[in-house]
Amino acid sequence: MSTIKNIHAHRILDSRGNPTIEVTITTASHSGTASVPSGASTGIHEALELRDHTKSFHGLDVQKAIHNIHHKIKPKLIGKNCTQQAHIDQIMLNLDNTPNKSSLGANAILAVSLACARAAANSQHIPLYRYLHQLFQKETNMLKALELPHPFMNIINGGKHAGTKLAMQEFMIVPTGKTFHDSLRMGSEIYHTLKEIIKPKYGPQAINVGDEGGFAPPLTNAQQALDLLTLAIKKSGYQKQVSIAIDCAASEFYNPKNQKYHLHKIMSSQQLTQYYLDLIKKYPIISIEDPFHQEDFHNFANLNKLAKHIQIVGDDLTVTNLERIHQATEYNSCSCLLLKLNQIGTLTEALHSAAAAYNADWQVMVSHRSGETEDTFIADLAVALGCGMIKAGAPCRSERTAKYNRLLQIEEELTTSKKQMIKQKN
Ligand code: 2PG
Ligand code: MG
Repeated sequence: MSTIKNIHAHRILDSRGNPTIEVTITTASHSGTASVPSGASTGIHEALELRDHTKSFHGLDVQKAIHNIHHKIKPKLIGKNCTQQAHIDQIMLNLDNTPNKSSLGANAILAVSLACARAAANSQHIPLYRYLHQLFQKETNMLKALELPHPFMNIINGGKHAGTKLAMQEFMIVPTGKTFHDSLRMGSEIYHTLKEIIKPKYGPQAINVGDEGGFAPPLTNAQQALDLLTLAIKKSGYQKQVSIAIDCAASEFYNPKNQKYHLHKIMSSQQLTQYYLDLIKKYPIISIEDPFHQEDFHNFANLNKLAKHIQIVGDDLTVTNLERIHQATEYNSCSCLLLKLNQIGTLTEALHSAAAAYNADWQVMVSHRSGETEDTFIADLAVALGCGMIKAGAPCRSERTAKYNRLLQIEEELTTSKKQMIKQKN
């Protein structure tokens, strides 16, 4: 029933209109489809996204990766059992045999890896989040409770995701409602209140949205963005339930030549550290991602020590890669791992990265990419890992809301099954 009969890959477009890959794996009775996203502020240690570098799609076409799926991966996987995720992923890793998946392409490998998990869940007639929950336990011996995450909603976009002078990339609200439904409602209300604040202040053009659905007003520094968020939260009446998180994506404004950070003014690592500490004092910030550039384990660690009550998130620093995570745990650089499937390229490796973070007493936050597809895999993954946090953009643009809408559905399913269990007990 779970034997792989066919693998079909084809080109689709992501939310930025660039080509990416969608794969369908078919068994005798079922199938599973998945697609892969693409980042803009990608870390240099990420697994390689294979692009054609020909004229087609300005060099971004993925025909080579699709060819690799049909002519290299498929022949090795036909006849294999799709419920043997680790085995399937290992076959692809052996076939690729490079440290960063540059031979087959991490985009090719991941699309197959994720489609395989969906086909397996479908063949067992269980929702994807339940299948991933079991798989995580099987692979890592770790049992987490199924849990709906709090959304980290990026509602002011800067950095590479917007065409403004705002150097820091993401200004997020974190609604912590009693239910996911509540959190989403609060997030959406604040988003629309923010729109009404921005419009008269910066003009109608300022409410155009960036890559992740957040607004991109012509701001120049982080305080302006944080003032806007704080006001929108206050006006909506949610000061008690909603906090703020930022993703600095500092590699993007770090200049290796003078080893300084080029924000609204040029800062050394020490000055930047103090700047963060001041921001934390002034605003309800609970989480800072990539505060320093991607090789700077030391300054991450220093901030992690100085701002103990704040979550320090590793993204470009750790790239969902076990080796980098171990390095970061040695230095004590972070307290949370940003988990991005396409940074590492197989589901099995991503599960082990999550386990390594948990073992180091870190938190885990499942994340989208700035170039997304309609695929909602990460919503199920966040629930399965019981990590309590998902970063999936603003509550706007279908590739973002698809994830949130899937979480609404999962919450309803879990509530119904809980009610049924209670009924049966009584
Ligand atoms: C990030 C991500 C997602 P990108 O830096 O965390 O928000 O951006 O996908 O462009 O790397
Ligand atoms: Mg980031």
